[in-house]
Amino acid sequence: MFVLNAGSRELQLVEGDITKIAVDAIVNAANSHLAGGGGVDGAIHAAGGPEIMSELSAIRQRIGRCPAGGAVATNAGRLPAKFVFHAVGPIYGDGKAGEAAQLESCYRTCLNMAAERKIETISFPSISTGAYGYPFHDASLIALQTVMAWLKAHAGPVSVVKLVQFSASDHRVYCNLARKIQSSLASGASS
Ligand code: AR6
Repeated sequence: MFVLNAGSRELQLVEGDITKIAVDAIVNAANSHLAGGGGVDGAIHAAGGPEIMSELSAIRQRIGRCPAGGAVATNAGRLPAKFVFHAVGPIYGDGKAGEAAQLESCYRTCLNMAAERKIETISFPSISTGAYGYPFHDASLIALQTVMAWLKAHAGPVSVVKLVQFSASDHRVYCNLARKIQSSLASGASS
């Protein structure tokens, strides 16, 4: 695990299966139909059980689609969490169709949802970097920078944010970027 400190709060980089890590809220990488799918979405529904999909079906009837950049909350079924926040990441095209802003919005929206619910711990997968094709390095940088900026700007209950990578090589990418952010924070602090 690698830790970046934001005051008394922590951004943790963790390698593993997000469905096995206990937190207050687990973020899912969902689709705009909130219909379930493969990847981390499939793993979350498989581990959490059918309660999550029945709540999503009710939400779908109420709101229709959830746009990219947005998220909706459900219970967490059998997962080791209180909530699942189903975030809809952008489908990556050429990078010029607002994908970066939508990806940033996923992280910010879920962090705001955590704060509204007075949640202390939240975990994120690397949204949009599987089926949705977002270049991994770019998406990782957005995740790290957006979470760090949010933690610095918001005092309150959210004290641990875990960014979870599913493979050792993905974890290394995050750790290398985090080290660069850490040294730029250190040189900023001393100047
Ligand atoms: N724990 C942590 N990370 C995981 C896990 C896991 N159990 N499983 C996969 N990942 P993806 P997307 C990583 O494709 O790109 C679905 O069908 C994976 O290695 O799950 O946002 C939805 O329904 C990758 O880095 O999500 C949508 O239709 C990251 O999670 C669509 O895929 C995201 O990969 C969303 O695509």
